[in-house]
Amino acid sequence: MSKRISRYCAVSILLAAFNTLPLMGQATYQPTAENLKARQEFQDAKFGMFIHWGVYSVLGDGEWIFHNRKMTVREYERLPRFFNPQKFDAAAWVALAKAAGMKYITITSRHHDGFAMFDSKVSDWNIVGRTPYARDPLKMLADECHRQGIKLFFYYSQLDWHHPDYYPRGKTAVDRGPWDNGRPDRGNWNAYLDDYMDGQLRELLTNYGPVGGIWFDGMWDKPDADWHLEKTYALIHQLQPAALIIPNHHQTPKPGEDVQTFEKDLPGRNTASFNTTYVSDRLPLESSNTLNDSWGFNITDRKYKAPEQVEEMLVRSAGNNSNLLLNIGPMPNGEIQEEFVTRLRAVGEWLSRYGEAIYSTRGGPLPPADWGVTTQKANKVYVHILNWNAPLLALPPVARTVKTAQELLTGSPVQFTQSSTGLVLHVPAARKDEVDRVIVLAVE
Ligand code: FHN
Repeated sequence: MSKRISRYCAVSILLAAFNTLPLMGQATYQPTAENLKARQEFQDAKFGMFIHWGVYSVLGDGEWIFHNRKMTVREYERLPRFFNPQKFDAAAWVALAKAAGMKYITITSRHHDGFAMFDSKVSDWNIVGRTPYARDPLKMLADECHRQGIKLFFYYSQLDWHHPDYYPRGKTAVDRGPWDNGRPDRGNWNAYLDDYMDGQLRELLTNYGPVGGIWFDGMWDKPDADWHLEKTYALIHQLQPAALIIPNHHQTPKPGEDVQTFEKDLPGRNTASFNTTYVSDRLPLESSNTLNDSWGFNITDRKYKAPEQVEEMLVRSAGNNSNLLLNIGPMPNGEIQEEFVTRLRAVGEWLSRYGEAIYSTRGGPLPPADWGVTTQKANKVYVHILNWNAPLLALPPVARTVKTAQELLTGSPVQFTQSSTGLVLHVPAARKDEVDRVIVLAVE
């Protein structure tokens, strides 16, 4: 073997060894004390604002427009030139989230178009490099979140329809008929992951102060690929140990992940037909959904959910021991449309009265059912009656002794009988438009 080759081999072995170090670290991942504390705070928060915002909003037809219209990279690259969100007001966005009773924000730092909505030095395919706006809204949002005391999470798409090194391509290049968007038929997958993606994650976890976590999406495009997950997860935990890794890969949780998230479904249900039915009993849970039917701004989507539907979703999530991450897609000028604002404010008003039975609770002790759910904290159990019209509600046995039962809103006593076969509540009639009749049980 020549000296040059043997030196090359030695360097390769060293590099390989270096690459496996974080891998070993995440395989035996022990969350730090900060991370465990962040998980609890995450569970206490219960309600978050999901924001899908990118240059696609210019076309007002959702975040998949690149793919749906089978655009070429060259065509799509024109979009940033029209993106100039002069009305973006970070303080107003954060204030709206807080008025809605939301305790954290998760925003797309980049979606499947690969376009960074932040100032990235890794590539100029970003808002500062390519738009007339030329500013970093994520920096403004992060500063404002810190100022107003609310955690900010970054959604990050691992799937990329723009970068040439996202190669071999995944399912979305063929799922609705072949889509050749003009990229070369070659690319360096390792460079895409290790240099481009990890480079951007390093920026997000270095330049924006404490970050709540990274919400990954898009692995489902190439479920069998080696995503170098353990290396990426180790990088995140090394840069910010408290940052939670939340992967929307629709699979059972992997080492190094901190939260299990379910898309458009309660944990364990698979009505959307892409979630796993496995539910972790170890990790905090989250369920994401949309306020109308779209993630990104869709100008003709009028399927707005009523505040009452959102409230029921939130209660059922809490009863399933899960958070609700509710999405809005702001407009390309930076404004959040009125239909979202009014609904969010209505939910916030409702939460100002019912929040005690939701925030900082955990699901149970009774299993969720069609009639409703239970939540609990310390020596209280909250019975949320969502779908029950009869005057008596017979529940399964509650392990702890019930001392008193009363209505949450009025404090009026509620009659009950507890025995080894169950708990029977004499439920008060629902008030007009009352979504959730909450009965508070004091237990010991
Ligand atoms: O393709 C995305 C979609 O655009 C959106 O971001 C949702 C949010 O959970 N996730 C993906 C679909 O799984």
